Amino acid sequence: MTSVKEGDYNALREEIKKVLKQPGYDDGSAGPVFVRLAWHASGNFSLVEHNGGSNGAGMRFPPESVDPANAGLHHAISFLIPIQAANPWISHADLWTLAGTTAIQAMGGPQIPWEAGRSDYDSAEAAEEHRGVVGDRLPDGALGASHVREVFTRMGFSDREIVALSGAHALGRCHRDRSGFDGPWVVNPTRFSNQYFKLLLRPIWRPREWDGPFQYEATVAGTKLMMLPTDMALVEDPQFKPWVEKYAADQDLFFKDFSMAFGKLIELGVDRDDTGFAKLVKKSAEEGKP
Ligand code: ZEM
Repeated sequence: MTSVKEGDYNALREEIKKVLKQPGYDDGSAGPVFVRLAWHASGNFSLVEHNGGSNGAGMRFPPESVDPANAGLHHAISFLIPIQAANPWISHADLWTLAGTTAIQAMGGPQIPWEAGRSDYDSAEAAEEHRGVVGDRLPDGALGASHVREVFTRMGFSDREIVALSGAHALGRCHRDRSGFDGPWVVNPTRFSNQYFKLLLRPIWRPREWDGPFQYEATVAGTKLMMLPTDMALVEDPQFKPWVEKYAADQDLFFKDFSMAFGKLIELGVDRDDTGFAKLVKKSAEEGKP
């Protein structure tokens, strides 16, 4: 791994791109699991209690490192360790979120606003941050629309933003040994697109008959695809569905909304000198307060 000049985040993006290709791992790319790492690092934020979020990189320590919701994310963390070791000036928390945004763009998605400034907790701080309050904040794929709305409202997201963010399921797959669910959502799971929304609207989904958790399946172009109950909730719920339709019809709109929503997601819980995007994100989060 190359050491780049301190503060040169564009050079660091190039280092991240070099580790995206992972022959023998999943679909040959670390991209999807980087996106999930950035999401799970951020998605335990609570607007009301004002804790959790992408600051700290607490997933390196218990309790987050052993939370079943984060199963498999050690792969993403390991792929990034050589970059952090060669460039110790960047925090893990900054690197994880930068890897998520870099991966999305490298897989054909939009550019996403990203700012440095996250610091890393030590193990005691990580334990303290999570004491009693941060557990169980990530969504459970087995549940329905009201659960999805409750979880994302806690982070400060609107229905529109919830649907936009869900479009990330165009990437990657479910793994039996991680979540219990199985399979990819789209035919090409290393290409960022609005395919997920197009597929959700097609009347092809049937409950999968198997010994695993309840999920939907369909075969498209010879490939077995899946949807979680929470994915189907987006077309079952009358407030979510219009956004699924809009994003299925207009990929540019999806990219624009996804970029803003993901940019906001990775800002959650980041306290810093309030400038630029960070300030805007906080303002919009305050306005969306439940
Ligand atoms: Zn996911 N997600 N997610 N998600 N997710 C999985 C995989 C991936 C939910 C969920 O339960 C699951 C968002 C929202 C929600 C990604 C990104 C984002 C898996 C499979 C499950 C079960 C894990 C496994 O077995 O490896 C639920 C219930 C969600 C909301 C209701 C949001 C928001 C995301 C980003 C913006 C990605 C990229 C993956 C694929 C990971 C991989 O390793 O391939």
